Amino acid sequence: MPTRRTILSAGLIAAAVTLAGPALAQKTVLKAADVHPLGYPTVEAVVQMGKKLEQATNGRLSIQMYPSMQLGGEKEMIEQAQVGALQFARVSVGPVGAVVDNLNVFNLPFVFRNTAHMRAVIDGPIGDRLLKEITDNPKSGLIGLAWMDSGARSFYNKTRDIKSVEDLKGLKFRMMGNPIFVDTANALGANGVAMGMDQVMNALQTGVVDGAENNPPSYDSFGHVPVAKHYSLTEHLIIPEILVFSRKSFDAMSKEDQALIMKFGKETQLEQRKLWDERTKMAMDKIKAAGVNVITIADKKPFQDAVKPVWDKYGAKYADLVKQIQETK
Ligand code: BDP
Repeated sequence: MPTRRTILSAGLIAAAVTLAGPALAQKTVLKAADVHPLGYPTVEAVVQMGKKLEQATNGRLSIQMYPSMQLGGEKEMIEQAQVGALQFARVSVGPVGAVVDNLNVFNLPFVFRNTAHMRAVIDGPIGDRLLKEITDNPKSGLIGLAWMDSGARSFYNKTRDIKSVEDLKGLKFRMMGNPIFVDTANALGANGVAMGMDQVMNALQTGVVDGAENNPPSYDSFGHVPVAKHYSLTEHLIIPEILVFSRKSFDAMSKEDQALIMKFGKETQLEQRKLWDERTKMAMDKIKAAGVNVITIADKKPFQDAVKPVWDKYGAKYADLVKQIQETK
């Protein structure tokens, strides 16, 4: 259902086009949104893509970035892209699993051996196939452009160091809005609470949750470090990011412009990766400098064993893809 915000955004884009006047009528400003602030690797990669688009079209096509959740959480961003009020949505695969079910394979806990394995998968045939599934699914309302890196997600909380599965018991963690994640937290003995990122800071501050889970750049950049100072590298979820484009807007473009969007979109995949590696290192240094005790989990096996019920519940559906992922070197 389009939200009030979606309808308002649709109005805004119509206004932007009309204001350009007849002389500049073909000038199109494409809207992009991200939950992260300017400078964050995912945001920067799309801003850079905008510069390439402007150059290639002599300014006829450009991108206006709406960072920092200005257009709401990721669920809202996806809805806006589906109705054509937003063109680019850079979101986690987490919420996209609700739109194209096969993407949920990336949302299974410990599905990847490590982040290098995840990269090999998104860069290879499985990555291509799943992007195409988004594009080819008439109900998705989206075009799959590229994957991006998001490292590995680990738990942080306000209460105690997590060194073993038992330490998670009874703590409430915010998880992204997808039942797989809530089930994952619960299987680990914690209590998973689903909400969009736009609500997490408040939930942490008011004690609605004791913690959340994320990669180092996000833990730092969302400002959660001073609020929740226990960070344990459980790396239970390695979920790529995805850049999608509005199918409605895409269909209204010329074949040439569509090809440019596809080409430059795909190029963001490796451009973002470079920025990601730099940012992860920087974030880790900042997290440690802030006095956080960063705990390395040497043996993840007990965590992997504990999430077996999640695999029992969801795994069979994606067995074929899981097998191919496991076989990817
Ligand atoms: C970050 C992702 C972002 C998600 C966020 C979350 O980059 O897309 O919205 O996690 O936890 O790592 O909601």
